[in-house]
Amino acid sequence: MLITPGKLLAKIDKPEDLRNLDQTALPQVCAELRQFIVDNVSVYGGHFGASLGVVELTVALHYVFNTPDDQLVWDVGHQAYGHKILTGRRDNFHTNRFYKGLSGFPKRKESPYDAFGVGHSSTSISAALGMAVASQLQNNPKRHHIAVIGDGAMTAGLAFEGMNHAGSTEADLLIILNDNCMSIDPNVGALREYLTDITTSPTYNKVKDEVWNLLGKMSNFGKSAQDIVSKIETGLKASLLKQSNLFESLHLRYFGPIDGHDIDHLVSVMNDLKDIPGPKLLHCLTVKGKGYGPAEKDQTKWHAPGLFDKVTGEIKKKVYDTPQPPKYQDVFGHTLVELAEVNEKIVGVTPAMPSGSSMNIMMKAIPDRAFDVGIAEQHAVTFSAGMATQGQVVFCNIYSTFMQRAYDQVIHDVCIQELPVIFCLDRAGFAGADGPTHHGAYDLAFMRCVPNMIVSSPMNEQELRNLMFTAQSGTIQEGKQAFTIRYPRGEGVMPNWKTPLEPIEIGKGRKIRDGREVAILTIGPIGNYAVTACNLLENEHIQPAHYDMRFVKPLDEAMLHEIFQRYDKVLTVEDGCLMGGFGSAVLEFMTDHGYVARVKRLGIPDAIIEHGEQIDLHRECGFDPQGIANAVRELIYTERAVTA
Ligand SMILES: Cc1ncc(C[n+]2csc(CCOP(=O)(O)OP(=O)(O)O)c2C)c(N)n1
Repeated sequence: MLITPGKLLAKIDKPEDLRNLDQTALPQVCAELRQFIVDNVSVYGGHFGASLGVVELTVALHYVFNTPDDQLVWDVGHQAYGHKILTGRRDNFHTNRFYKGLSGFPKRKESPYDAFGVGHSSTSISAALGMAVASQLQNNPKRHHIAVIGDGAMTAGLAFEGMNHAGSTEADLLIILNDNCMSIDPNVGALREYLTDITTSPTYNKVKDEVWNLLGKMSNFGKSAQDIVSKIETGLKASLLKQSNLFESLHLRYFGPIDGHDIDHLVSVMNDLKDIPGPKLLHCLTVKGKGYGPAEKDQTKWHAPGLFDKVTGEIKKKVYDTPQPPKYQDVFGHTLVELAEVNEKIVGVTPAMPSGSSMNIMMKAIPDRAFDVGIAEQHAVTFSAGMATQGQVVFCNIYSTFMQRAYDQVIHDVCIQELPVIFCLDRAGFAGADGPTHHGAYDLAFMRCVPNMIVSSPMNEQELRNLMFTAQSGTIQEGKQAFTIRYPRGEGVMPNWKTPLEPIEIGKGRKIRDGREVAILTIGPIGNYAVTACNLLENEHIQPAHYDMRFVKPLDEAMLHEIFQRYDKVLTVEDGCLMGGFGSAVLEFMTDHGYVARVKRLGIPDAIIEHGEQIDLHRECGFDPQGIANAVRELIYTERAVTA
């Protein structure tokens, strides 16, 4: 379905075309841009509310600044649809997030206007500062550098590290704080309270208005007048706010808060700020989902709603005749409450993903024992470690990809101190349409090499429940080892998933089927593909054995001895990186014990795999059911050819 842009938008192939318009045309551009986003996302899916909320900011930024020479860095990048549409990708926008199509996030390879690749939050200030300092070193004082960061992303330590550094430089850096009071779920923490205070303080706002009026009047009078204004402004702010402005105290000049939907005001303020040297922050107030009623009302649901009817606002859900398997995240959420109702020591921790991880189920059921700590993965892990020192049984749920942020905390704060924190890594394996920034490709490799760490992955909902049950049990909690349970995005395989809870012996796999010639060893839900592959091969009278290993660490050594004694052809399958992952662990076992076998490993190669449906990516990497069947055939027929 072709989406037709409005009249003005149709003529904007690059920001220069926008800059050639009269400022009076900008409200119309904003309206058309907003409509184009609604039209596209309703039909093709993607992130939604965040882009609607920054339509005016986006238009103003490209109107005022000389992009792409001026460097514009979006934080997270899920709000950059308007930016993509204005920067040469309008006619291709229907491919957004599709296999081989546009990326859902800014990406350097995709466009010169995407100054920095993103997906994970809170990198924009550091990146833009790096660019600003490089411009100084390269004697390019005219270039501007802008970081657009949300109030949610601002809660991460990395954002503060960036500001702390920026405040000690003279770099030309403009930080735009896009404050909509939301993360994916409502934003949390003291910073949010602070931003609300600053926004509503009558004294502060009076001073601010006076300063802005003065600045507006004086900015026509050239550089020295502006210097005077800036001194007055700093003096006023400092005395009236008693140095209490957080950003000012980090030596960032603070401006705002202003209405982030008033395009004329945004343009004039940004024009003024262009002439103010050094690091500065403009606080803009916006509404997530602005301009689309249902999205303004339920901002969490409309963060990424899926396909919807744009007229009625009804979100389209597939309807099935039979009961469907639940999402793994929901099995996690419900099982956690079930366990926590019995074991009072259990607590839950999530860094800003209550709905994404289904921790919100526990936050609702047992609010005082479930914590959303903001976008702060490092803190989430160390906070969990702290609680574990006091005997709490902590389920710390972090998306596999975001756990990369907290690796030092896993080693230094948890494993070295022998603390039995339970890490539930959601979205392990390919994340799908979110792409390489979000793929959970590395966790098996980076978790298994840390001492005092158990690493497991369930093949289905029942195993997830049983692993969670096992991890919180007294024996494990006294065992001084952390416990990783990784599972993928999306649905499992068991419509009747509420099975009785049973312990699983640590390091014990299970044989799914006996076979001949080849043994397939799998870890986690990808094992279900192996089941399908075995069924396909059955028609060709090929009967591989299949083992669901369940643990990558410790490996089921008894089972591996049995396998290497019986089979000289072994296939390992994992939805994680091949280097250092599950297959590597099996190879290590093989050489350590002197076995000789032909081992083929399927998994994610040493390459950046782009976005697409999970099944497309599995196919690309050769571990969809057909790929697994092919690998078995290859093992068998190569061997037969050699021996013939
Ligand atoms: C390191 C990291 N943790 C978690 C996420 C998941 N995430 C994506 S957007 C988002 C909320 C961002 O909130 P904010 O910066 O305020 O932007 P808004 O969506 O409100 O515009 C979160 C938590 C992420 N992208 N990166």
